[in-house]
Amino acid sequence: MGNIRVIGPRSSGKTTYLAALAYQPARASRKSKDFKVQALNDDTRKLADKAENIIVEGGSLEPSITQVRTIDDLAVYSFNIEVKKGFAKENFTLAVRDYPGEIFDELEYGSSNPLHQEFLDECLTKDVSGCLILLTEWKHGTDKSYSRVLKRFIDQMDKHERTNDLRLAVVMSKCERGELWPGRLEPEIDLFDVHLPETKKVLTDAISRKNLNFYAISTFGVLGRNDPRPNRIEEWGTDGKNSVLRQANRWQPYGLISPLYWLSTGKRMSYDA
Ligand SMILES: Nc1nc2c(ncn2[C@@H]2O[C@H](COP(=O)(O)OP(=O)(O)OP(=O)(O)O)[C@@H](O)[C@H]2O)c(=O)[nH]1
Ligand SMILES: [Mg+2]
Repeated sequence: MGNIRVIGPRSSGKTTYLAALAYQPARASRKSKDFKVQALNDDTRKLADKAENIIVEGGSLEPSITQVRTIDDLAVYSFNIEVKKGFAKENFTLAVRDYPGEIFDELEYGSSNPLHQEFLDECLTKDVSGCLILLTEWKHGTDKSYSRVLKRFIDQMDKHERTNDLRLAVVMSKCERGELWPGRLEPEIDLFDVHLPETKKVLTDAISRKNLNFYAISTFGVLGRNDPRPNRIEEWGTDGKNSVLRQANRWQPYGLISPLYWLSTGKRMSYDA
């Protein structure tokens, strides 16, 4: 069983991503013939119910921090995922924990909250096989701030002696956005080299290539294979910008499975499911 952690800045789409994954079974008969997801525990099924609200009714999740007071409040989502490999099928099982974005953001300048250290310690224990790091911005200044945060994270990996045996899947999320969508096919070159070069350097300097890969995902996706308009509507709420799905019946997320497959097995998938 691959034991995975999902980290990244606030609002980068971590929980929505896992919710979409948990919701896959409900739509498996209609689409996504390349893979099948099965929710294995109650936490995951509850998350799938929330996903229905996002996907069918155009809702949005509340920030994870509101539900987390101690480390025991963190749900463990577990999935069995079956991927097609040519004519054969391969199964892998995952246990995933999703951290509130505050823990990532506050790494930049250090945090006085002891709970945050507890989270990091938990994230870097030996039985965790990989981290999915969701990044989401590329505007001016972001590269600096992400690279500072990741430097701190790598220091923490060092302290826990994980620099040589923890896989990092570094992801640009919400890649249906017009400026990013064409770069999804070669995310390392067309997204990270172009928009986040310092961040990439911090990672490649410290982590061996066998434990580091770059991905692009979009939980919302675009309207169709030949219709690259984002399947998304933006709304402004009290807490800033939120996005909701535009057409539920055309929902086709992009790239959800490949990073998880690699994190859990160490093997690359030959297509971007
Ligand atoms: N455009 C776009 N928006 C998305 C996507 N996935 C999630 N969002 C939106 O991003 C916002 C934040 O999503 P969350 O999943 O709550 O983000 P989070 O990373 O879990 O945030 P914290 O729990 O606060 O750390 C919501 O408005 C989502 O609807 C996506 O693929 N594309
Ligand atoms: Mg969240």
